[in-house]
Order: sequence, then structure tokens, then C-alpha cells
Amino acid sequence: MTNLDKEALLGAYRRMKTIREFEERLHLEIQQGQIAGFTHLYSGQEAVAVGVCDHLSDDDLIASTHRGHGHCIAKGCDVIGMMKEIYGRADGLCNGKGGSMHIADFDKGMLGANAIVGGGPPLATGAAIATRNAGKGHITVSFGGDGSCNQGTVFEAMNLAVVLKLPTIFVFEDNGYSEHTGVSYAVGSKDIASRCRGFGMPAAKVNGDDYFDVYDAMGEAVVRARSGQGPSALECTTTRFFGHFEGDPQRYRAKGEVEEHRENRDCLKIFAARVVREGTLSADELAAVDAEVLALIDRAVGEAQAAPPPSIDELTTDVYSSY
Ligand SMILES: Cc1ncc(C[n+]2csc(CCOP(=O)(O)OP(=O)(O)O)c2C)c(N)n1
Ligand SMILES: [Mg+2]
Repeated sequence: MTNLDKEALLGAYRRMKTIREFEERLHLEIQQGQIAGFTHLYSGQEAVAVGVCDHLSDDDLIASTHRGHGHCIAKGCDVIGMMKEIYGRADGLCNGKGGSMHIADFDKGMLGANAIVGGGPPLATGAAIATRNAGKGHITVSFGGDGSCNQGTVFEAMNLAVVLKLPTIFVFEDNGYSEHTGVSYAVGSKDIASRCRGFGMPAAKVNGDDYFDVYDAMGEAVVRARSGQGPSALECTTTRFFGHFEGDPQRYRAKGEVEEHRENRDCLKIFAARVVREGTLSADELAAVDAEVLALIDRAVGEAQAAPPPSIDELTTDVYSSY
């Protein structure tokens, strides 16, 4: 296992916990009718976003998915700005005009959440041409679900990345479902990593419920990418604790499935049990982080609720980028 010092472990736990509480609170806010627009929650998958992004700096770039809040937080986006964005407020991260599915923050290397399934890999692959040409050793990462691995855009991106030996990493989060369709039905080979290998890149199969597993596999892929050896892929098996979208009745899931996953496959519990067992962090230290995170999320919701929406004069601004 990679040696992570205490500060790194506390940071990883804090980021995963922040994603979890952000999402659990959002679930309540949405149920109370506080939030307009479509929302897909990431709760349950935190170890993937954080295990991956803990290797990246603000100058490395990520392309996210429709389930993007976790990727944003793991990449360092401001949590209060994100909450305001999801509430559609004028001082949200994208001036309240992006909402849950289009949060972006270029200062943090977050190229954007993306409503197009399979949209992230071509973006990250294109961006990798730019980072390679800049020659500063920066890399790009795309996130995608098990459903995205069936998209033609993803095949083209993976092939181009291998042909051009680009500094990019394809992360696939297999949370068991693409909308309401099980991965065992929809992914013909049942094996995303071997599909990636077929394009000519190394691909690791990782337990996405385990931060350390993700972190270690990502570490190897990052060394390859930064040293000019080309792309890699990670297939991370994970689980989502909520429905595909908020409001999904989830009739396709077995009775008790989510409860069982919350009990036995919760990446936060798995992380906490390990660090306490190994004596690297204490239960009290983790509890202090929990309290800090809950206070931050409370503050984010309070500030978002109090903030004004964009003014009507700004209806047509921020539509196009000016270069
Ligand atoms: C190109 C495209 N096709 C279909 C959709 C509709 N759609 C939205 S999310 C989704 C499922 C994606 O599943 P997966 O990639 O496993 O991600 P997850 O939702 O599990 O995170 C689909 C089919 C879309 N947004 N874009
Ligand atoms: Mg999925």
C-alpha cells in the first residue's frame, strides 16, 4: 500500500465525507422542493473521485459526467459555490446558469460535468493533446460510468489516445447500472478493463469501494501518463446509494440491496475501519472531521438559500465563451 502520511489521510477522509454529506443533504433539500432541475447523486462512489483526484494538481484537467458533484469536490471546487450553483444563484460557480449537471471550474482544472453520456473521454483526450504540447507534465482524466463504456465516442477517444500516446487516463465507475439497466446485461463482455486493453492500453480492475485500491492503481497510471508512456484505464466497481436521478423509484433494484450496500460497501466505513485498525488516525480525529464537514454543508445550504438568483438582464449572458 502507498504510504500516506496523516495529513494526506485526513484530507482524503475529509473530501470523501464532504461529498457524502453534500449529497445526503441535497437529497433532503430536493425532497423538500428546494431545488429546480435534474440531479444525479454520487453518494456511495466517493472513494473513486477522491482516490483519483488526490493524484492531481489544479493544472491537471478532469472531464466529469452527469453525476459530477463528487468529481468537483474531489478536484477542489468550492463547496459553497457549488451549492449556490445547484440552487441556481447568481454567485454560484457558474453564475447560477449551469446547475447540477453543468458545473465547471477551470481554475481548479474541472472542465465540467457533462450531460452527454460518453462525453468526457473525447474532451479529456482533446485536452491531453494541449497538455502534451505544453510539455509541462500535466495530465487529463475522464470519468465515465459503466454505461459510457458502450458509447462510440469513448472508443474513438481511447483509440486516439493510444495512437498519439496521450497523457490521459480513462476512469470507468461501474456502479452496477446504466439508468435502470444492469451492467451484466448491457456490457456484452462483462469486462470493461479488457475492452480498454483491446485498444492497446493497460487497464486495472479496482475495488472502487476502497480508497486505497483506487489510489494505488491511479498512482501507476499517473506515472505512465506524466512520463510520456501514454494512456491507461481504471475500471472501478462501486455502488450508488440513491436512484439514477432524484425521484427514481428504483423498482429495478432488489429489496434491501441499497441497505446492504450501505452496511457493507460504504467506502467511508471501509476507510475509517482501516485507518483506526492500523492506528494511523483515531476515531476522535475522524469525528472532528465529521463535525467540521456537517457545519460546512449547513453553511453552504444556508448561504445558498439566502442568495439571490441571476437578474433578468443576465438571461442571455454566459451563453457563449469569448476567447
Ligand atoms: C449520449 C447519451 N445517451 C443517453 C443519455 C441518457 N442517459 C443519461 S444518464 C444515462 C446512464 C448512464 O449510465 P452510466 O454511464 O453507467 O452512469 P451512471 O448514471 O451510472 O453514473 C443515460 C443512458 C445521455 N444523457 N446521453
Ligand atoms: Mg452506471
